[in-house]
Amino acid sequence: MFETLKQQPADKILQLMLMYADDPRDQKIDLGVGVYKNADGITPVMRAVKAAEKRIWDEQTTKTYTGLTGDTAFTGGMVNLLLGDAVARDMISAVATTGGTGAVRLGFELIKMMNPKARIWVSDPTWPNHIAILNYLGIEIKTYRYFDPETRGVDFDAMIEDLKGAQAGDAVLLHGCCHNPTGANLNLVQWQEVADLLNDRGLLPMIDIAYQGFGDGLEEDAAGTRLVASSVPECLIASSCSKNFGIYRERTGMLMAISADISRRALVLDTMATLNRLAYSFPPDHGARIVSTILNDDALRADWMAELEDVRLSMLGLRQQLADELQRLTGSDRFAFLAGHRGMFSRLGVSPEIVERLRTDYGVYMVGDSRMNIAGLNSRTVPILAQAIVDAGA
Ligand code: PLP
Ligand code: TYF
Repeated sequence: MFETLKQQPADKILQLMLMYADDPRDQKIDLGVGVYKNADGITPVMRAVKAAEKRIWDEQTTKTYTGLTGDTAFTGGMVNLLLGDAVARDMISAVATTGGTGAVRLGFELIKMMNPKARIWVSDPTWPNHIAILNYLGIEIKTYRYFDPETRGVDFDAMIEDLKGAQAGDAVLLHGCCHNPTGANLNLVQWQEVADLLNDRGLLPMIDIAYQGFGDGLEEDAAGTRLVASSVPECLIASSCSKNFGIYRERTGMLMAISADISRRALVLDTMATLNRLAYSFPPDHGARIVSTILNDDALRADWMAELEDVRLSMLGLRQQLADELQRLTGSDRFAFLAGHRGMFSRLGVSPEIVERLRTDYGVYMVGDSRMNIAGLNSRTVPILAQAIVDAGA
């Protein structure tokens, strides 16, 4: 039967990772996959994560199964981190998932289960896995314009105009912060306008938040999510701990649902637990336990927040340095948007030909749509990249 299989389209981001590994040049610069790297090019294990793992090793007495929803110390801690006091807890159902990707997949499956005819509106562009998973699940995809190629900011009027085409029963996928792949984000006035539109049209928001703490700060990055969650009757939130806890390979994430009334909460939770069971039974625990150990301990939490803040500020510093360097080289503010973007990514907004030239002639690896992972830089490589961008004709 295996002869019936067809080659599946590759993930371009992961493909780029392999191409970079194969490149023998010493001067190569990896701005591909969205993984944080420090100035030495290393993705470190965070101090609080190491300490939490040590504590778990010391104190854990069993590795028997958890529940289908995961550990409530994890989901409760994550709900607090994401929502603060924005939403009453008795409206919330939350389950641990295999990474943020698992949360996204579960959220889409839940939407399909509730309304097989639901269309899901995604930003153009969005994270390619959103499209791939929706296609795989046979869910109709609609796109809303998002990125303005001129300003490299959000084309908010176009976004709203397109979302006005959504029908009651559709869902709208929003990036909570640090938009992947563009780096362009909504401000709070715009978030409110989106929330009003969702309410007016009876649309279900699903917020994917994978970079809380990487943009303007832990609280600031959750502000849009909190605003929507407290403005609409029902909402789904998929979150990831991969980046902000640096535990990528532990596969730690959560799907949260906010119900319109308390009586629905248990059924929603039970359904999400069942979807976990149908996919893999119990969600992974080790990463979730690291996160709950950190979030529920004052000292570990403070240390984690301090290190995360250093990570955030280092990326902001690199953005500013790159914008300044390009300003100096070009004598124009054409690249000032780089300092205004937030998160790991910026879409440079150049042609695929220039992206290819940057790779073949200068050893600079960015995704084909000209998405750069800012964390792939350091203060030494920023001027090299800036010169390459100019020389490649951007
Ligand atoms: N959603 C977005 C927008 C992402 O960029 C990512 C990748 O990091 C994820 C979800 C999920 O990541 P993971 O499955 O590694 O937690
Ligand atoms: O967009 C990125 O680079 C990250 C990491 O299939 C990632 O979100 C990339 C591809 C993928 C899973 C994660």
